[in-house]
Amino acid sequence: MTRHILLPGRTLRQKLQPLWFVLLCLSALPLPAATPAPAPFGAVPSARQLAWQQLQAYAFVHFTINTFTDKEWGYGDESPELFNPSAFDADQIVRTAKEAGLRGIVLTAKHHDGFCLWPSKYTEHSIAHSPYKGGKGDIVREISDACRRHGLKFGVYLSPWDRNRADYGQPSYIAYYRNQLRELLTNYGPIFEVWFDGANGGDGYYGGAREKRTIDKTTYYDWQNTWSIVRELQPQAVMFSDAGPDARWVGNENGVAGDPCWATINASDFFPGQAERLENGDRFGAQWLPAEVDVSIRPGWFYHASEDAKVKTPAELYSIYLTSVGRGANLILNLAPDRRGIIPEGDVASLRAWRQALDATFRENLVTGATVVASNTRHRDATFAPERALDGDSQTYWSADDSEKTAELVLDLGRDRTFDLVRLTEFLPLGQRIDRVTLEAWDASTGAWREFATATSVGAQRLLPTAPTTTRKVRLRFAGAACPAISEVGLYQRPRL
Ligand code: FUL
Repeated sequence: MTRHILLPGRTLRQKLQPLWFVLLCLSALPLPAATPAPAPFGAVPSARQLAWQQLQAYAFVHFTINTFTDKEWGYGDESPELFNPSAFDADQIVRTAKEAGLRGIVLTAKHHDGFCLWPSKYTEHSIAHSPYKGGKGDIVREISDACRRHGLKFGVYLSPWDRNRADYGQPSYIAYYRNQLRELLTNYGPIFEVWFDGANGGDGYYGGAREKRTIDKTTYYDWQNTWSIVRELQPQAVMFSDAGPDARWVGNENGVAGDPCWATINASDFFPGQAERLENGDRFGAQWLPAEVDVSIRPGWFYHASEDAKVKTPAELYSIYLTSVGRGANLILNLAPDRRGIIPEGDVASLRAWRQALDATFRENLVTGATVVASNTRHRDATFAPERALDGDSQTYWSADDSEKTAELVLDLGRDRTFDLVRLTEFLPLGQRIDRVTLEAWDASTGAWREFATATSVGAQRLLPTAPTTTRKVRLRFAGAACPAISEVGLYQRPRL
């Protein structure tokens, strides 16, 4: 049977003409104004801080002469001859970090004893005078190249305290320190983080003086001018120290950020030693200065055979992840190459099992396919619809009208689901807006909401371990200093460890 598509009378083109005309008129009209995004609240991250925060977890690598003397803090009088790894393998170290899900490596280019892992032209106290590769070796080069090969970021630790230098405490040492910083920041490709530690025990070799030297921490290093070298040579690098300027110490080395852990702090009235303040930050602080949690996979930062049985277990590492990355901080997890110059087998095994547990946790987000209703959607605009908090896209977010500083989401999971971990993230470019979130599960037997968790700071990410909770519907009630901007909500089940 033949179908007649051309009807008698007007041609198809003639029929469509009025429609084209209408479309043409409409396109000439001004577009409806797009709903403005909420104004940022308080201090907000810089572009370099935002990029850094997305890394979430990376490795520290402590490796130097201490590895061969079984010390944590070398005195500064150690002979470079002692540095002699028998089977150094940068790829093994970087691969181990990568397979653990760590996204970069910060290497101790120089620790407090002053020995340099690269052939610095400003000192004899370096790898150039060690037996390693006949004095032609450069561990900074090998690790940074391996990082690039494996797609990891690379950063450096250059200890300001130098127990080897005769002029430590004099202005000339600051020039020396800055020269070394310039070497590291110009010869080894992009640097994502520069780690300025604050330790100083006073005594040391100091070119043979063997004495105690006290410096004025507030003036001696003239940090402003050292920081400007980093900005000049590596504008994307984040600088870490006790109090910034880009990332702050979390105040302890146990792997635990405070609860709350605000990314903001008032740097102007902060002084080193305020551990609790570093752990918590300051709500409404004037500076965006997020916390970095530094912790070692072993009791010490350097390798000691006596600690082989004390490597943190996968369960301990998992718990650290929850109390660091899960509180909006970044995690820098220290790995310690042994005297061969590789990460020991036991540490590798622990890291592997840890990674498997994290992968198993986040493999299935139970909100996938859920329907979600918000108490308010900003200007009723789909750009800010509650579904944006479930779309797995960190660049989109649910938001409400400016007046709605308290607002809620109700998720319907379609059927009863069991979870014991909640994940929340705020859209960071708009600052830390949430002061408190209350989570409730629908109890079908009583026909009422039952509170099962609460939290204060959310920020880059909040992971809330909860008791196993079975429900079809979850309500999240947010209260903040400004309308919410929630980019992700997730419900997960933790594996048994
Ligand atoms: C501290 C140092 O004293 C430790 O040896 C270690 O390097 C740690 C990460 O920072 O300031």
